Amino acid sequence: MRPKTTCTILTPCFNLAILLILRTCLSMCEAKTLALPLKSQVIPSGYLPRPPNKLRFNHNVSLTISITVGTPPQNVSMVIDTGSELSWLHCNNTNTNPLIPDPFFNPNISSTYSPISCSSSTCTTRTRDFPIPASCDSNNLCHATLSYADASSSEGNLASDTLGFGSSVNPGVIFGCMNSTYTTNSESDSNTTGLLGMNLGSLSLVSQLKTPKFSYCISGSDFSGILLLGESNFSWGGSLNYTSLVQISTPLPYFDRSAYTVRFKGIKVSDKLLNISGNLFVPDHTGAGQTMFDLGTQFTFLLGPVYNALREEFLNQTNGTLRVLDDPNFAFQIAMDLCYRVPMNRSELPELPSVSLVFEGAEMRVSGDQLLYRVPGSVRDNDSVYCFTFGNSDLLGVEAFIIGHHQQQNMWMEFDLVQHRVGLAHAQCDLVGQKLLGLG
Ligand SMILES: *[C@@H]1O[C@H](CO)[C@@H](O)[C@H](O)[C@H]1NC(C)=O
Ligand SMILES: *[C@@H]1O[C@H](CO)[C@@H](O)[C@H](O)[C@H]1NC(C)=O
Ligand SMILES: *[C@@H]1O[C@H](CO)[C@@H](O)[C@H](O)[C@H]1NC(C)=O
Ligand SMILES: *[C@@H]1O[C@H](CO)[C@@H](O)[C@H](O)[C@H]1NC(C)=O
Ligand SMILES: *[C@@H]1O[C@H](CO)[C@@H](O)[C@H](O)[C@H]1NC(C)=O
Ligand SMILES: *[C@@H]1O[C@H](CO)[C@@H](O)[C@H](O)[C@H]1NC(C)=O
Ligand SMILES: *[C@@H]1O[C@H](CO)[C@@H](O)[C@H](O)[C@H]1NC(C)=O
Ligand SMILES: *[C@@H]1O[C@H](CO)[C@@H](O)[C@H](O)[C@H]1NC(C)=O
Ligand SMILES: *[C@@H]1O[C@H](CO)[C@@H](O)[C@H](O)[C@H]1NC(C)=O
Ligand SMILES: *[C@@H]1O[C@H](CO)[C@@H](O)[C@H](O)[C@H]1NC(C)=O
Ligand SMILES: *[C@@H]1O[C@H](CO)[C@@H](O)[C@H](O)[C@H]1NC(C)=O
Ligand SMILES: CC(=O)N[C@H]1CO[C@H](CO)[C@@H](O)[C@@H]1O
Repeated sequence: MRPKTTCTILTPCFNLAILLILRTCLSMCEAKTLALPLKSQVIPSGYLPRPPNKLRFNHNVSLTISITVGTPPQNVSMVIDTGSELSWLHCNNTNTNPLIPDPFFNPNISSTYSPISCSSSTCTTRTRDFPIPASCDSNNLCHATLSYADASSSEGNLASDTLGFGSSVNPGVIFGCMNSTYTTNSESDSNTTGLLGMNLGSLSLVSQLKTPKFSYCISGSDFSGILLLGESNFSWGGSLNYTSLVQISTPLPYFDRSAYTVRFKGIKVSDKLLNISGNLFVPDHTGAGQTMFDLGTQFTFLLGPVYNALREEFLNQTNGTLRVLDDPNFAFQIAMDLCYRVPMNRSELPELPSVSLVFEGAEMRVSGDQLLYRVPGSVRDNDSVYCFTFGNSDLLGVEAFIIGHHQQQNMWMEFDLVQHRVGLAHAQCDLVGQKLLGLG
């Protein structure tokens, strides 16, 4: 464990023993909660390796924040992922010349970069939940492996370095410095260099920084947004409804215990509560059927029986307003098989019934254009193809309900890690973002 002697914004010094210092720090830290702009970026699927996991699926559009790594600071943009644990960077260990511009993190020119040895407790005990366990490389450094969707892998070392978020400087943050095989091309040129793991696992960013709470709000118009790290006591115009995080003590094969898992109770289309048996929302004895919020997934996926009930009712309530794409072989991103034809000369979509996901204590209402996604490049005669933004988990082979970031647009989402709960409220995120970022 790294001794913490300084009080940073992200770590309100819960591990300092002296109450007086604690009080001083808390009031100071509260006042300086960090507000960071979120951007959305299309990231090629081959760019991001993910830990192999039966619950995960790859996606295109990701939310990113800009941070700095190392000393002197190197600018990088990182994908935010509340569904995974280990943060990692694309590193280029072969670039020894600081004057050669390189899109990847160059550990060679950071004076605070420190690889983790494989005999350290970080390597031996804190990597236990990794799908591929960490091992020792020939230099006795802690070696980690991540996989891509196509089963190729990325190798690297666990290391620590200073991460800067806005004005907050955080020394000694542990991440994977991955050997990059990805070659950037001009078409997908971006500064995205890695991923910030934000789930509940012990090596995740929020666990390492002991962040008591984080919140975000994703705009529904341009997918930009805001991420707040720390206590949020901003007046954004409403109160939150809370739903408790589900924690289980025994490991189960299909249950991700580090995920933000909540109790899913039902679905409404317009105001009609679908007749779905409650036990379809409860994980079974293998852990299959958990419900999680995941910023690392774009759309929302529901287990087959629940998806089919929603699909049928949405079809029914859009009968007469939308023309179904009559093509049984067509499914968008494998799992989204409810698609429509919309004339290209139509300036806007017809009025759609809303879909509400009902959790214990809170609801998430998805409405309007968020319900349909225009499939890029797919045209039938003079019609564009639009697909329903809920998909069937069974078609992906995942055993969970996953609430992706598309459905979380225009929601204020608060993750309270002290009280183990998630707070939700509908919000105008573009206005909230402007206001909070304007405040600095
Ligand atoms: C995702 O990316 C692939 C290629 O990288 C592209 O063909 C596909 O249209 C993209 N999907 C979306 C939803 O943007
Ligand atoms: C990093 O970004 C900041 C702010 O955008 C800029 O002032 C600085 O010059 C950048 N540093 C490098 C090394 O690009
Ligand atoms: C790493 O840096 C070297 C030297 O600048 C460069 O030749 C090489 O292409 C870089 N590797 C990657 C994967 O970008
Ligand atoms: C990175 O890849 C190079 C060449 O493939 C290899 O020599 C090196 O050992 C790798 N480093 C790590 C940390 O895996
Ligand atoms: C990359 O970073 C530089 C400097 O911070 C910035 O000017 C540029 O717009 C960024 N590029 C992308 C694609 O975000
Ligand atoms: C939060 O802010 C409101 C007004 O902005 C203030 O009245 C309240 O005391 C604050 N709460 C805390 C815990 O700081
Ligand atoms: C709900 O479904 C069950 C079993 O499918 C059925 O017995 C019951 O009558 C249905 N209730 C309503 C109100 O439709
Ligand atoms: C749509 O309405 C037509 C006529 O009212 C009916 O024949 C058809 O079965 C309906 N389809 C669905 C999916 O409800
Ligand atoms: C659509 O809903 C109406 C009213 O609930 C019902 O009468 C009709 O049978 C449904 N149609 C289909 C195709 O499910
Ligand atoms: C769109 O085009 C169709 C013929 O292709 C025409 O019948 C319809 O009136 C047009 N609608 C609008 C809003 O222009
Ligand atoms: C929060 O709870 C109130 C009262 O039960 C309800 O009216 C409101 O719709 C809920 N909002 C959300 C986002 O769950
Ligand atoms: C670990 C490593 O490759 N270090 C190199 C960093 O770059 C300097 C020259 O700029 C080399 O001397 C180091 O060996």
